[in-house]
Order: sequence, then C-alpha cells, then structure tokens
Amino acid sequence: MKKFDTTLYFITDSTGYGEEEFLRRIEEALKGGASLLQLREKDKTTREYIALAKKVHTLTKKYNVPLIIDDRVDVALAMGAEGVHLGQSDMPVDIARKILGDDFIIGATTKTVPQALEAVELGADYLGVGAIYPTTTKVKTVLTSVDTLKEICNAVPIPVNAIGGLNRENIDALKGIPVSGICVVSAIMKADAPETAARELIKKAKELGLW
Ligand code: TZP
Ligand code: MG
Repeated sequence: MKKFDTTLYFITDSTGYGEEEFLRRIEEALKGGASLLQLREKDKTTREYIALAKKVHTLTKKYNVPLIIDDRVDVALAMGAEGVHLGQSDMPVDIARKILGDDFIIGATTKTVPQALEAVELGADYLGVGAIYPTTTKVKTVLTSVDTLKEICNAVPIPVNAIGGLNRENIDALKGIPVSGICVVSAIMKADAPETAARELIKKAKELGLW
C-alpha cells in the first residue's frame, strides 16, 4: 500500500550548488523532518537526471521518505522512485497511472477547481496548488488566490498542498484553509541551515494549527 505524508513537502532545486553541497542540503532537510521530497530538475539530460535521482534516492530511503520525480515518468520508472509529479503540460495523469500502476504516487499541479476535479478523476493521489505568493524559483506559473486554494481543498477528497513563495513568515495566510501541507523550495533549499529551516517550518505550522 502506498503511504505518504505531504505535510512538509520539500522540492529541490540544484541551481547554484555543486553536487556534494546539493546532497548535503537534501540530507539536512530530511533530518529536519521533510516528509516528502521531490527532485525537480529542468535542465539535466535524461542520463544526468537518472544519475542524480539515484543518489538522492539513497538519502530519502535512509529517512523513509518517498522520492517524487518532477515531470518525467520515464526517469521515475527507470530509477525506481516512489512517485512522479505532473504539471498541466506533462503526461496526463491517467496515462501515467496506466504506465506506473496503482502503487506509484502521482501528484498533479492544478490551479482551478475544474483542473483539480479532473486530476482526481484521472487518478491523482495529491494536488499542488499555487503559486500562492510570488516566487524566486524558476517556474512558469501565475498566482492562485487563497480563496481558490480553499475551494479546491473543499472540492477534492485527496491531499492538497499549497505552493509558491511560502516561508515561516507568511504561512499564517493558510490558517483556516484545509490544506494537507506545504510545498517549499527556497525556504529550505536556500536556507543557511536547511535542517533548522525544516524544523522551524514544522514548528510554525503546528503552532498555527495548519494540519
Ligand atoms: N510551482 C508553483 S510555485 C513553484 C512551483 C514549482 C516554486 C515554489 O518555489 P518557492 O521557492 O518555494 O517559492
Ligand atoms: Mg512539470
């Protein structure tokens, strides 16, 4: 049975880091309590993506955290990840589901209620919704209001995570919205101490009673 916890979903970005430092930061985040981890690489060749994913997988397995691969069903399957995350221009969720089977975790990015309902219908296991705030991470996205986030949370029976520009200082904006967790890149990836950053995010979310 697939089991996953989206409460602190850390999405990586290797931009600006050597491999050793990148992996060190990932391990720190895992130590700090990241509950789900997505490897998100936009400029790597397939071979490079697989090679890096295998190294990251060694770490995530050590901490019992599922590894999700962004965009690439082939890469996820090739290196034995636990999941894949698909955007609106990636492989449709139902086709990925057919290829990957029921045990694979499949996440989808959705920005509207109709997109969210469609993703659920096609077999998604969780949704990422955003960007809630402007982000400095390289991504083609538009802002999603917290009202839409709330509507999506109330419309679907699967976990919904907020994403985009979220950090310790602003997650209070999610209070009262039934999100299952948050997805963050910079708040952990670029932190002076990723382990502390992850711990603090969890602490703050608990204080706010977010989930
Ligand atoms: N999708 C919507 S916003 C975003 C993605 C991948 C990037 C989030 O990064 P950060 O640094 O947490 O704002
Ligand atoms: Mg994508």
